[in-house]
Amino acid sequence: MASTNDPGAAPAVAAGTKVAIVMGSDSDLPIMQKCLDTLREFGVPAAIHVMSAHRSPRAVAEYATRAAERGLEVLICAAGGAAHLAGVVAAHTALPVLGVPMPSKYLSGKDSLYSTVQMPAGIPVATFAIGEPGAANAGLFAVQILARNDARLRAKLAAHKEKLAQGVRDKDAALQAAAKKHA
Ligand code: C2R
Repeated sequence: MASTNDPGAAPAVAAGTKVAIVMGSDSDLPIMQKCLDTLREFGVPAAIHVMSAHRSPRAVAEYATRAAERGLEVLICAAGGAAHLAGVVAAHTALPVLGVPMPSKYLSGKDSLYSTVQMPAGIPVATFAIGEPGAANAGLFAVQILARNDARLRAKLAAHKEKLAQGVRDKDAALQAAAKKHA
């Protein structure tokens, strides 16, 4: 039976938006800001919504079911605790679903990790690290998926890797200089 406070109306998707972030609660936003920042760095626009498989199940089912026809290509789901959101989204779409386990108060995010990663065979959720590293990497992975058909994104990814390597070289050079000073 339809619940009156969960009418299941899926929000529209702006033209050209290929990535959506769905969070179980607005309390997940401080962590998922890293994901937004990463996507922004690559110039990839993303829709972002609060929707819960537990608290607004019809809205989640509707959004996931219609995601592909609305032009979305990657869905990133963030949830904490009994984190069923990514799995439920994946149950309703053939689009790639990336799951980001949120840190949780009582079990430090292990509950979120296990409930996101331990999907039954047949419904994959690509699961990332707990918290901010996972949020950033999910954004990056979404960019990598889109880059398969986008040379501009491939060039940006190459520049990103070079920047990482340069950062390591800089740190090593600083370490060698400090060691020389104290020799
Ligand atoms: P509140 O801060 O709103 O109480 O939420 C959210 O992702 C959040 O991390 C606490 C935590 O509950 C999570 N939540 C889920 C789902 N919906 C909300 N795991 C879901 O559908 O899986």
